[in-house]
Amino acid sequence: MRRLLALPLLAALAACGGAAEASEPVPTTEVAMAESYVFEPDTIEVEAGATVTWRNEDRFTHTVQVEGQEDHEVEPGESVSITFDEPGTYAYVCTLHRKDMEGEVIVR
Ligand SMILES: [Cu+2]
Repeated sequence: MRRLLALPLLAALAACGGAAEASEPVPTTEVAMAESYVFEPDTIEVEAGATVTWRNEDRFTHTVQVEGQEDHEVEPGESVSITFDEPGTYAYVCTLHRKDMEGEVIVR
């Protein structure tokens, strides 16, 4: 019975310690949709012409929508790849979990 009381507290602590906004861009073309409801890493840096692959390693369906482009639904275990030809900063989001899942692709 008492264990139930501890759960909300743990969740609150995790939320505080985790989600550091505006993370340093990571040079990679692989982004995991990891457990639970996160892009990992969320901010990446690639060369122009690179193809970025998002792989869903979570137990829930997510999507990848680069701003101004179509939305891609990605089931658990599936992936989607998008090629970035033009330099620039591209924000992307999971349209199912906008508050938790967003990131940026910086194309050099
Ligand atoms: Cu999602």
